[in-house]
Amino acid sequence: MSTITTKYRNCHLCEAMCGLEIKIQDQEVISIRGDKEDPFSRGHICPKALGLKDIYEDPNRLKQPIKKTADGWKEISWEAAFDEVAERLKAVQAKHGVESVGVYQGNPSVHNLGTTLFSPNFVRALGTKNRFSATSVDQLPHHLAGMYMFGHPSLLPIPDIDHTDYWVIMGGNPLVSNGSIMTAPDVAKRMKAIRERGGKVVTIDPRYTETSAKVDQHIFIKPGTDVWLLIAMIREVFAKNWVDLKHLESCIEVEDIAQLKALVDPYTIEMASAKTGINEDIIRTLTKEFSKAKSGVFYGRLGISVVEFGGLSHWLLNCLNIITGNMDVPGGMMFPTPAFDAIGNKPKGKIRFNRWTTRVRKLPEFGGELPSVTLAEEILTPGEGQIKAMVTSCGNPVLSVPNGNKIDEAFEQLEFMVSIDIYLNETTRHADIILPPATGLEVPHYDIAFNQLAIRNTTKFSAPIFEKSATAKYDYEIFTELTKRLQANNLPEDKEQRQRIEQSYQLTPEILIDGGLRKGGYDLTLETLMEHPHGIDLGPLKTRFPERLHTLDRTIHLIPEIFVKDLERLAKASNPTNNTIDQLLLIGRRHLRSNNSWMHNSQRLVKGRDRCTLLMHPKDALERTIANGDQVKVKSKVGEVAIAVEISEEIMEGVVSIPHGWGHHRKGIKMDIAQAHPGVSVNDLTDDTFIDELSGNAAVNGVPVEVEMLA
Ligand SMILES: Nc1nc2c(c(=O)[nH]1)N[C@H]1C(S)=C(S)[C@@H](COP(=O)(O)OP(=O)(O)OC[C@H]3O[C@@H](n4cnc5c(=O)[nH]c(N)nc54)[C@H](O)[C@@H]3O)O[C@H]1N2
Ligand SMILES: Nc1nc2c(c(=O)[nH]1)N[C@H]1C(S)=C(S)[C@@H](COP(=O)(O)OP(=O)(O)OC[C@H]3O[C@@H](n4cnc5c(=O)[nH]c(N)nc54)[C@H](O)[C@@H]3O)O[C@H]1N2
Ligand code: SF4
Ligand SMILES: [Mo]
Repeated sequence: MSTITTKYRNCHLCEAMCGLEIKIQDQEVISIRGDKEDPFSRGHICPKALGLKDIYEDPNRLKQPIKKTADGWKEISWEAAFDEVAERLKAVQAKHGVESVGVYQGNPSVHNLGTTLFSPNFVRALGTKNRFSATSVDQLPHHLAGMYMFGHPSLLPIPDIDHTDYWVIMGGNPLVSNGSIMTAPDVAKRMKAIRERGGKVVTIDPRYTETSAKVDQHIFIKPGTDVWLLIAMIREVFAKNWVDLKHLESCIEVEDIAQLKALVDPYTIEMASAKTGINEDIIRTLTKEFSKAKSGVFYGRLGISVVEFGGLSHWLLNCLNIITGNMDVPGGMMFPTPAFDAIGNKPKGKIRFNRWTTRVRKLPEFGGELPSVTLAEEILTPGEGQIKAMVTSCGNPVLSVPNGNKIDEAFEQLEFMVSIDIYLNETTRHADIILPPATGLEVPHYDIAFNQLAIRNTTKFSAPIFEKSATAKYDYEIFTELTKRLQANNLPEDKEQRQRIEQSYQLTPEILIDGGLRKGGYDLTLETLMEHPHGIDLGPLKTRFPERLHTLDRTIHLIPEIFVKDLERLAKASNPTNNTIDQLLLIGRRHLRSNNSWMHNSQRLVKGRDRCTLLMHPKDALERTIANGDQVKVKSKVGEVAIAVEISEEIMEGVVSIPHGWGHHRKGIKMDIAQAHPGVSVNDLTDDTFIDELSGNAAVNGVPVEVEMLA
């Protein structure tokens, strides 16, 4: 046996970018701890980090391409798999047209370097407009607001929590999620520091969350009503003359401020109180404290994104931070300066929204993608442009997208499906061929996306801990091999263009990262990063406007027309309360030991009591004569599930909660531990027609349901 060696790398599982210290011996992981010398995470990790060992060792993880045959799944060679996938995709397109192949890319796409960098070429080679991703079940409204207001969909304001005096968290639970659109390892410590320097932290959430338990004030809010609170707060800031733009005065048209004031005028605190269920005085005090704080940051995440007015909410949130002098200043919302800068400083001012719409429901395209709530109907509805074949990569839409049963039914009807995935799960079981890439500890890693969303500028390159086996393929190799085959016999006449494409087949993630670092503003190379395995600190976030703005006139577009128009929908909205007396509003929740749908095959992460339960307030339970632990039926417009009840005052009256990502009872999957802890899928209840009509984003929170005792 050889000696134990110590390696360092970032954890890629969530957005927090924790540095890990990993001890290995031969091909085995001996321990995984937090890397105390990582300048950003300073030793912090969560229990999921050990899941990396479990994924690495998981006997269920696929290592070789498999093909569905009449006698079950059979391993095939990579060459045969690549050839067959390319041939079948080409054949479907030849027969039914280029749009007949659909693509769905899931969340780990942005956590995997090879997929981030190499899947775009493959998708372009397919040439289809039927592209879907987890974005439209998640953060699409953030991007929409960023694109229209700051000129680029990736210019997302990041809360400078290390320097703020007042932090409002609306619809986020960072002590469990470890932060989102806010890469901040060890939020708990940073939150404590705010309070220790005399600052205040407030949560606004229909659930008294793990984060709420550690803050100064928690405010319960009726699901889906945050938009009313935000707009009334803006009105109050104007009414009290607390507007202070600071340096942004030169980046914003004076008339825009006047127009914003006029637009919000009908939306009073009285109205907000009636809609949200929050006492008027609490709204007044919150507005005053936030406006008067030395610095403050109003942060809103998933809970105000995957709702009926997600787009409006994120626009208003930005406006509130702007008019209170909390945008692009220390302690407010800021914009990172990443070492690998995927945005760049040359404004293009491009609006990539609603350039085309979906075939069936006419919902808008965003950034070249269509809303995932339309995926099933695009497969099930006959006609020109119908999807007949699917490619999924890093995604599990059967469990992640509203009305999962309909997606199940749709995938069943496809002529061909290929999944690039490490497991045979609820989605990939529908595939004809599964292509499993090397993953986790076997791959090089760099956080392109999350350094763009981080509360501090740092940089780190993570070399693989283990060499992948000789027969395994990296994800970038899979995409290149498929791209090559799709483009074969179809290369441009022009010699230079042809050469450029052929050269792209030789690229590796390392070459691209090195190139990106050299172009960045820090004079770095991949070699420098390799010499610093703990990462390099590049300092706190800095004021970036107007240079960083990507609008062509380098101003902030405070009141984009699309949001103004959507106010008409808000004005007409019915009361977002329960439609009938019996209805409750369903929301989700996350758990520290879970990660969306795919980490339930780790025994150490799923052990303990059942976490897939229905949280219900004691009063709602009493009304239905339901006792703790009872099995109940939860019914929505699209489906029903049977689940155990957990009675708790942590959930607001009139609201119930089920975590997403469970439902591993479906036949034909191969994840032994997950199957022993199946739970139910909340997305068998969420409704693919309940959406933010402005953005096309799914509304998975605030879904009306009925709950009754299981007969
Ligand atoms: N009701 C409800 N629904 C939700 C949410 C909610 O809060 N409530 N949250 C939404 C959000 S925020 C998101 S991001 C989506 C997530 O939605 P998805 O991205 O569709 O789902 P995941 O569970 O992340 O699935 C990840 C897939 O990637 C595979 N995978 C893991 N590692 C690798 C790898 O290295 N390479 C490849 N090729 N595959 C890999 C896994 O096996 C799994 O199949 O779900 C959304 N759905
Ligand atoms: N442990 C763990 N970490 C994760 C994940 C995971 O599955 N597990 N998933 C990762 C992913 S993909 C993402 S996108 C992030 C998400 O990161 P967060 O946004 O921090 O995660 P959530 O826990 O879903 O927080 C959403 C909060 O919104 C609340 N909420 C629901 N409806 C409403 C509403 O109408 N208004 C308000 N104000 N609040 C509402 C919920 O009660 C919940 O507390 O987490 C990431 N990190
Ligand atoms: S918080 Fe996220 S990045 Fe850090 S160890 Fe846990 S899963 Fe990994
Ligand atoms: Mo997400």
